[in-house]
Amino acid sequence: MANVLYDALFGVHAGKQTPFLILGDDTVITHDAFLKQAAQFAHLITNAGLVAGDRLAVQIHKSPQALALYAACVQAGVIFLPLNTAYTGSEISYFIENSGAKMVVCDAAFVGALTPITQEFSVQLEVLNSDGSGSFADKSKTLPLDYPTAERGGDDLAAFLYTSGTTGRSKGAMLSQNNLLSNAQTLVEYWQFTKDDVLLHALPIFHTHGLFVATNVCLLAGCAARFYAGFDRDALIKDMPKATALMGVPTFYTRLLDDPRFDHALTQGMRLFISGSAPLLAETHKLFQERTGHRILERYGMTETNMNTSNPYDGDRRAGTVGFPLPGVDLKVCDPETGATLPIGDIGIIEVRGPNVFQGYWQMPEKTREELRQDGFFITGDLGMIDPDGYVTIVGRGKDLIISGGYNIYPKEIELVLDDQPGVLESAVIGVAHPDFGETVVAILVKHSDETIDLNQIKESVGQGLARFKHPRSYQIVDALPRNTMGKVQKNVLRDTYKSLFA
Ligand code: MCA
Ligand code: AMP
Repeated sequence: MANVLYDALFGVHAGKQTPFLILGDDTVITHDAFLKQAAQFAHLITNAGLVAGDRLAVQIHKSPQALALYAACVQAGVIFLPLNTAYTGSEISYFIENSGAKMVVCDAAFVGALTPITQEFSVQLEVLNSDGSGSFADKSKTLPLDYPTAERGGDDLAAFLYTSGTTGRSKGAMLSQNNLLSNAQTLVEYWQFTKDDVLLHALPIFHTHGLFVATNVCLLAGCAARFYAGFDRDALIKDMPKATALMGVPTFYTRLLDDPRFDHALTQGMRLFISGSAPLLAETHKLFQERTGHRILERYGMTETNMNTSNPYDGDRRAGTVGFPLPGVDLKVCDPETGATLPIGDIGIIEVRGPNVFQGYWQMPEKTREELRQDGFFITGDLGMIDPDGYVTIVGRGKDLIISGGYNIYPKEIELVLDDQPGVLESAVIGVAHPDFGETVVAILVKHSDETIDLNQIKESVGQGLARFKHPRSYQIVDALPRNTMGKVQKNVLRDTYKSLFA
């Protein structure tokens, strides 16, 4: 047996002096140099006592080393668990305890917040900074440059990605080697990536989009990625003439369109702009075509499923739709109550099945059973329809979820914090339209009749407990929340009331 994911993504590039990562100052990291660093990291992980199947959690800023740590985990058979760098200590604590991670690698900036947690759960803590410094990097420097790759089959787990839930409790989505590999293979072919491509890689690498879609596609195609620490409009505009493709969330595209330098001439060497993680407004699609002559290719995915659908590479990329089910993916629209498949044109819950669909939630068999059917169909919670031409459109969400700048935010998690605050009787958190982030968070608070609400103190508590991107951008204090006859809060009424808050 071999290591199917390592061999296909990384092993094939052993010894190659071809460019893999190109940094902002045009420094090139070859496949060979990257793999040597990954091998040293794999030795370090193994020397620290981690064996295949153990979990290694990382909270590090985006850098070539951060990506090499992903490769090292795949090579050592260790399950990679990347965490958003915006998470606070209290958010991280849950992931470390729940996953049973044996080692945490973090940026020096997070050591203060993470030390009490790693001590409490007796987990090793190492530092890896984006400039290449830190205890993890130091200890790896003298280790061998090649590593005896751990044998792993397609069903073995490669990564855990935590995804929040409507109950406010995060679940670790278990992704197998084959989940990741099969999806990358499909995407390379569908989007026609070759070794001659140069991808502008400005997404974070702690989520599916930047880590698996963007990175694995590049590795499999053997092409280079221009690698940015984050979205940097000036850098993207400067480098666009040297690139062929961009993957982004809709905010990338609205921000680029806001810049007059982003025009037809600048994009003529580009062959593909891909958007996903959040709905792309038809208006953005249209403006983009008018400005550049390119039609953005929109696709749809989830942490649990990788990519499910895509607009065609050749053929009509229809604004407002997410295209067709990818090859190998079965997709149906079902009645939310009965689960029965609905006819073409009807709106229901999207369910998907295929080699891309995850293995279940870590140590949550009941949650897994609720969302993953016996016959392999995963209930996405997205409301959609299929039109007579086969295009899938997402029309809304059956789940209470806000997507801000491509980050998922579950209102329940914020409501739990708000409901605990002095003076707050109850709360409702909603998403409203936002010109930059697509949607943003608004909190509606109901005051205890005989108490006062101190908004500054509430903001402080929210700041301590929750990542910055989850913070409400507006607080509204009301006498009562609108409810239906069953007593359920009518969030649609609230969304309508506050829809123009950021217009
Ligand atoms: C940053 N901030 C945010 C967000 N990002 N607030 C709400 N939503 C956000 N997404 C905060 C910052 O902390 C800062 O707070 C303030 O907003 C302004 O930040 P700014 O500098 O404008 O932000 P940025 O650093 O430029 O980041 C915006 C971004 C970034 C480029 C849109 O959020 C991003 O890269 N998003 C991509 C997320 C992603 O990869 N999602 C894929 C998930 P302050 O000013 O107070 O300090 S995977 C997925 O969904 C599935 C599988 C799929 O289909 O892909
Ligand atoms: P996550 O849980 O972070 O993987 O986010 C997955 C969710 O993002 C999906 O369930 C959808 O609600 C949403 N999503 C992803 N891509 C698109 C898209 N192109 N259009 C609309 N929603 C999308």
